[in-house]
Amino acid sequence: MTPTEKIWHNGRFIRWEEAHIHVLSHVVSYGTSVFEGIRCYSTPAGPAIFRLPEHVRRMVDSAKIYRMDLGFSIDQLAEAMKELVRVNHMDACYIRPIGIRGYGEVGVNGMKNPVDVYLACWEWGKYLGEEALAEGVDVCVSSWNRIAPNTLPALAKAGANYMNSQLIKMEAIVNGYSEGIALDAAGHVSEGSGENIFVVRDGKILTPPLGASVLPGITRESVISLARDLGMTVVESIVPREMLYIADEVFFSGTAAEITPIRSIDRIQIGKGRRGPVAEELQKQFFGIIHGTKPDTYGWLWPVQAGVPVAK
Ligand code: PPE
Repeated sequence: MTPTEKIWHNGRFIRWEEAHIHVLSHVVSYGTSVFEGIRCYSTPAGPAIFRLPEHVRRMVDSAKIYRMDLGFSIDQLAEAMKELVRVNHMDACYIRPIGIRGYGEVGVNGMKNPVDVYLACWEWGKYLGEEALAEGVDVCVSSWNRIAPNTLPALAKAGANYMNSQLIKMEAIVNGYSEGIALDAAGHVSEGSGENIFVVRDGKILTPPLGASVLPGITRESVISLARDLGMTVVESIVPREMLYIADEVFFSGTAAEITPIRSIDRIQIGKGRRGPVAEELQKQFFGIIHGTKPDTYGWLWPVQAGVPVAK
């Protein structure tokens, strides 16, 4: 990671090197954080943040689930993120807002601990490798399940959830795969360690419903909209594990992963063993919009220049 100049902390900019927390901050022992991952893209009209209001809203939702008050409105946080990109003179970058329970009391109850909000950004390339978007990746079904309902809430993007993601990801890497697909507690397909998943068979696109312990992915929602507007059928449906192996196409969606095709699962070739036509068409639409070469008919891009309000 290449550092940028400034990080935003509770309303003011501090130097990157200054963004420290105390080791006894609540988050360190108990994982009390909510966060986001947002991409800012370089477009012919200048840098623009992808679906900024939706990301900020999800962060506020995540905080609400954990009884945390971030202390800033959606508009304030969205404005601050645009300013963050500007003060760091970034063009394309990845933005990481983080809300934590900080330093004060010790013990599980963190409700008296201050909530600190940080916004950072840096340059982040392709998540699953440069070739992944065109060639597809080799993945496995994880021996770890996704977090079960009513244990850690999956709709919240909370730091603690990523202990589960780490188990999935590390196992996959150690066994020679790029990524792992986790099943939910009932044994149905859930999602990757940091991506939602889509399965195509006979022209119909399936993706696990929110009740299958998935993060309500903003790219997932974008893919669903794009696919439906292209006349494709998309169904949010329980996906049995074995459907993965017999699918014509399987692909991941996510801010970091964007739309990444999967070419094999557990060493079983998926479809023709490379990116399929559905993934390719969706990538074409998605990359066209985010790079500003297709009209942004959905209103997904939020220019970082000053004076363009965020109003959703
Ligand atoms: N599921 C999980 C578990 C997840 O972490 C992400 C994003 C998604 C689905 C896709 O959601 P969305 O980005 O809103 O489309 N994972 C972020 C973190 C990756 C990381 O390694 O850190 C991301 O893609 O930015």
